This record gives sequence, C-alpha cells and structure tokens, in this order.
Amino acid sequence: MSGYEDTTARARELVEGADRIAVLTGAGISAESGVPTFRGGGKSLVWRGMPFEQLSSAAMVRNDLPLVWEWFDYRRKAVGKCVPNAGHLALAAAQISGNFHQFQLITQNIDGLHAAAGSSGVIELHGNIWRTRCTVCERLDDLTEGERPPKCPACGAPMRPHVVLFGEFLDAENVERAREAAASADVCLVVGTSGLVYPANELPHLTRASGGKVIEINPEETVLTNRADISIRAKSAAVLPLLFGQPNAE
Ligand code: BJW
Repeated sequence: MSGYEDTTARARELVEGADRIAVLTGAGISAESGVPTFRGGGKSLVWRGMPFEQLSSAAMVRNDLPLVWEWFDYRRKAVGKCVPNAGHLALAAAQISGNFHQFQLITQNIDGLHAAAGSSGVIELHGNIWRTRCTVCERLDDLTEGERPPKCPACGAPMRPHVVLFGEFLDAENVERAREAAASADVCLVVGTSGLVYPANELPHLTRASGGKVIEINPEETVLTNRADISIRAKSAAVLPLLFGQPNAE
C-alpha cells in the first residue's frame, strides 16, 4: 500500500466509524471546478493590480462601493460558469445517505457550489456572492442585474454584496452553529483551506479539544497540518469520493 493509500484508508475508517461529522471547506474544494483560490500555490489573487485583501475589505466598501461591485461582478461572471465537482457531490451524497446523525457542512466559500451539488443547511460563514445586503437596514435580497450599486427596495440605500470582508464581523448565529457542530463532531474534515482566516480556522481546534479527530485534505501543507490527526496530501475531488465509499471514485 502506498503512503497515500494507507492514509486515505485510515481516514476512511475514521469516517465510517463516526456518528457526527463536521466539514469545513475553503476555496480549494472549488478549485477543480475552475474557481480561483485566494492564496494557493504561494500566489495571492490580484485584480487590476490590487490584492484581494484590499478589494475584499470593509474599508473598500466604505471608500469605493462601485469598485467593490465591479470586483464582485467580475468574480460572479467566472463563478457563474462553474459547476460542482466530484468533491462537492461526494459531500452532498454523504449527507443524503443518512449514515450520520450529524453531517454539518460549514463553508468559507461564497460561490454557492455546495448547495448546487445538493447539500442542505450549509453554513456559509462568509456569505454568498449571489445575494445582496442593504448597507443601512441590512435587508437581504437576491442579486439582480442592472443598476450598480442596486438600491434597497425597503429603504432606498445602496446595497452591497452579501459577503463578509476583512475587518467585518461574521453573522453571530452562523458562527455559534458552526462552533457547536465542530465541538460535537467525532470527525472534522478540513478541506481545501489554508487555515489562515479567523474565526473559521478555530473550528478544527474545537473538535480536537472535545476529543474528536481532524482530517485535513489539501495538496499543500498548511498551518493546520500539524494539528490534524490525518493529513491527506491530495486534491479533494479525488479524495472525498474515496472517503465516503463512492464506487466510481477516481
Ligand atoms: C486545494 C485544491 C484542491 C488548492 N483540493 N485543496 C489584523 C487586522 C485585521 C483583521 C485581522 C488581523 N488579524 C486577524 C484578523 C481577523 C481576520 C483574519 O483572519 N485575517 C488573517 C488573514 C490574518 N478575519 C476577519 O477579519 C474576519 N472577521 C473578524 O475576525 O471579525 C472580528 C474582527 C473585526 C475587526 C478587526 C479584527 C477582528 C472576517 C474574515 C472574512 C474573510 N473574507 C474572505 C473574502 C470573502 C469575500 C471574497 O470572496 O472576496 O473570505 S478572505 C478569503 O479568505 C475568503 C476565504 O473564504 C478566506 C479563506 O480562504 P481559504 O478558503 O482558506 O482559501 P485560500 O486560497 O487561502 O486556500 C486555498 C487552499 O486550497 C490552499 O491551502 C490550497 O493548497 C488548497 N487547494 N487546490 C484541495 N484541488
């Protein structure tokens, strides 16, 4: 058995023995669908010469909302062409299988691909690129084409993309639900995230602190690797179907 096969077999055993699963996903799970990651491969996402940390920030919403809309319209155009890959589908199938008492998917992604794959009740920690939020009354709406920034149908104030940017607070209820799911999980799968962004990066630690196991799936080593019980150094679209026993896996 190769190292990869052995590691994957051990991870599969843990998954099969688990009753409660939490899955934390990041940009890497959508990479094989064609969605660019933020930091993978040592590079950082840049648009018009600006790093994404500057574009996707609370300061940019305050200072240049039209530019923020251009940035997210550009991103949406790319994401709109992408479809879920075998990794998204394996997670959806695992949830639907009913083999687990808890199967809570928690994502940092804003692309909506987990729901498109058939996952339900996904906690979208950083929001959703297909939704908008009022900058004043916080009303949520589906995205529409046309005027940028769109006006809030309730109060007329400018709407913004419904995403959580650097320096902004995450929805407290979402964070609480994610923390509870991680803390009560027998196994936490950490898929395709660099683990650099707080507070999502705390979730695997909650699982370990309460006696659960952490399995990381990532082609690169991350800051979470040395805290994982098992680290599978491979792409998620190849590994996830194997972990959940889907016969047509690569
Ligand atoms: C594969 C693969 C394959 C490739 N298969 N894997 C100092 C100043 C100000 C703030 C802070 C500070 N220090 C800490 C903070 C807090 C800050 C933070 O954590 N910053 C760190 C970067 C230092 N966090 C926040 O600001 C959060 N809010 C908060 O903490 O509120 C309290 C607070 C308020 C005010 C001040 C301080 C605290 C909010 C964070 C919101 C993050 N938002 C973004 C942008 C969303 C909108 C957009 O899309 O533009 O969310 S940032 C970006 O990073 C995005 C992602 O969801 C997030 C995580 O990235 P992710 O998913 O891990 O992707 P990558 O690219 O980093 O990694 C991809 C991985 O995939 C790689 O490891 C690859 O190897 C792997 N991969 N192919 C599997 N096929």
